[in-house]
Amino acid sequence: MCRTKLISPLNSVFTLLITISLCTGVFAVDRTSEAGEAEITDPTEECEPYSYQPVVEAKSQFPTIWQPATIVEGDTEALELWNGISPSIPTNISVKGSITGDFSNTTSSYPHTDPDCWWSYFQCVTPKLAGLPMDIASVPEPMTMGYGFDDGPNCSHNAFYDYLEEQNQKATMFFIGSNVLDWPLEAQRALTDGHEICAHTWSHHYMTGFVSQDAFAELYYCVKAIKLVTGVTPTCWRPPFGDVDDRIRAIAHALNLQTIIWKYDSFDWEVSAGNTTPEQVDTNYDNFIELAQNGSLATGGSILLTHELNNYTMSEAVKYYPKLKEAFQHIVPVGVALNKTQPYVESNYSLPSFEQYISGRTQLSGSKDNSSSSGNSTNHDNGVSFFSPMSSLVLSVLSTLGIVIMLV
Ligand SMILES: *[C@@H]1O[C@H](CO)[C@@H](O)[C@H](O)[C@H]1NC(C)=O
Ligand SMILES: *[C@@H]1O[C@H](CO)[C@@H](O)[C@H](O)[C@H]1NC(C)=O
Ligand SMILES: *[C@@H]1O[C@H](CO)[C@@H](O)[C@H](O)[C@H]1NC(C)=O
Ligand SMILES: *[C@@H]1O[C@H](CO)[C@@H](O)[C@H](O)[C@H]1NC(C)=O
Ligand SMILES: *[C@@H]1O[C@H](CO)[C@@H](O)[C@H](O)[C@H]1NC(C)=O
Ligand SMILES: *[C@@H]1O[C@H](CO)[C@@H](O)[C@H](O)[C@H]1NC(C)=O
Ligand SMILES: *[C@@H]1O[C@H](CO)[C@@H](O)[C@H](O)[C@H]1NC(C)=O
Ligand SMILES: *[C@@H]1O[C@H](CO)[C@@H](O)[C@H](O)[C@H]1NC(C)=O
Ligand SMILES: CC(=O)N[C@H]1CO[C@H](CO)[C@@H](O)[C@@H]1O
Repeated sequence: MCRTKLISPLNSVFTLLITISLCTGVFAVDRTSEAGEAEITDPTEECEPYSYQPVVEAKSQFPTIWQPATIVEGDTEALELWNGISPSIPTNISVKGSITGDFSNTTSSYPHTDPDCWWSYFQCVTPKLAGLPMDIASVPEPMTMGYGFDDGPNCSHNAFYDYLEEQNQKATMFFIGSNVLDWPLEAQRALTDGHEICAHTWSHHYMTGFVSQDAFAELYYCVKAIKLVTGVTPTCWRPPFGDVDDRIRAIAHALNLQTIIWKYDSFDWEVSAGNTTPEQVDTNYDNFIELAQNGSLATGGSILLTHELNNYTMSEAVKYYPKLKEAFQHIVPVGVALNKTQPYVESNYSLPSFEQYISGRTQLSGSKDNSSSSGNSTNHDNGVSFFSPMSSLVLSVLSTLGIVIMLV
């Protein structure tokens, strides 16, 4: 779809020429900026790989994309950080199973008393090791849904993010480091749109299967990828498959990452793997909605596990949003439900408090301002930054001819 608008003075022949050239791909879509990338509406086009210079330049400082992380050779910064925190990481909690989730040998010998507060075993969220905060599995505000999506950024997410934008709805996005480096402009869109970004590890494996130094690397490089691409350093993470114990919690805690889990699972992610059916996922969503309707959430809200994984999971989220909106009093990012107004290490970004959010101030400062009365955003998604070098050139040529182009 071409969303180019031409503003006079110009004659109709010229209008036609410019319109044709801009709309027929003579000037290709802008794949160098967040705003340009966000304009693409064809999912196949969105998922065509592109190259982003800051990532190209930094790639050697990261583990191989989608491979289990270890500290990169020669990365003294990471090594020093690890050496600093490793004395505080328990050594009496053993590695469990494998990073691909084969726990067959571990579960048979693991004590029923669950000494390590291993979520995968009994959904434990209250650490047994002293000094660790509780996991966030539900939200304190009644009739409230802590809204979040795992596994992004997905290359084809524009339709989904457009929908959230239309609804003025923000969410917590749990990003995989490997996806962030593959799709940096998509990661930037989350920040621009005012979503909250949390880490979801480097390569999306079972964390309790890693030795401690590698578990550190899984978190460290995910955070580093998000910082490189978006400029912010997250302070929250979600373990893939929920697989966390007190050893992994201690590593996350030392990295200033709050552990966020969930109470209910939509199992939307299992459809593409063929392990469940769309009908079952509908039932899971319906049951979650029923909790809101039958009084189960009257004294405290909840979190449903859902994904920005593929077209199906995002379409399901869109399909269910109106029903969730009707059943719940409030749908807010997890950090908002916790009044966590400073979501990142960088103090120049803030989340609204719960009270602010529900009274209509939904945007994050430092991101796109979409609610007129709240003022003072430092919007970086307008004006000339929209233009790629090519279209800037076109613009300057046209402006010398006394013609103004406005892209909306
Ligand atoms: C591991 O050791 C710590 C002390 O360093 C102790 O508090 C904790 O209970 C031990 N955990 C297990 C599972 O034995
Ligand atoms: C489980 O234990 C058996 C027997 O000790 C061994 O052959 C197998 O490799 C182990 N499997 C895993 C996943 O560790
Ligand atoms: C509310 O609905 C949920 C989901 O169907 C169900 O599991 C739960 O038992 C219900 N609780 C009450 C109090 O009816
Ligand atoms: C993103 O979503 C598209 C569309 O469903 C899918 O083809 C692709 O595999 C997804 N990407 C990843 C990395 O899962
Ligand atoms: C799913 O894919 C269809 C067909 O490509 C597309 O029109 C639609 O916008 C996508 N939906 C989402 C939520 O990504
Ligand atoms: C968030 O702040 C509101 C007041 O603005 C308060 O009622 C609520 O308890 C706070 N929630 C948390 C989790 O701190
Ligand atoms: C926040 O500060 C960082 C530097 O710490 C800067 O790169 C970024 O542009 C600032 N963002 C906003 C929205 O002011
Ligand atoms: C916006 O900033 C101005 C000063 O820069 C300040 O006076 C005003 O209170 C701010 N408004 C909001 C809604 O933060
Ligand atoms: C509350 C609000 O102003 N929401 C608007 C956010 O922006 C989209 C379009 O970009 C509008 O459709 C919403 O109404």
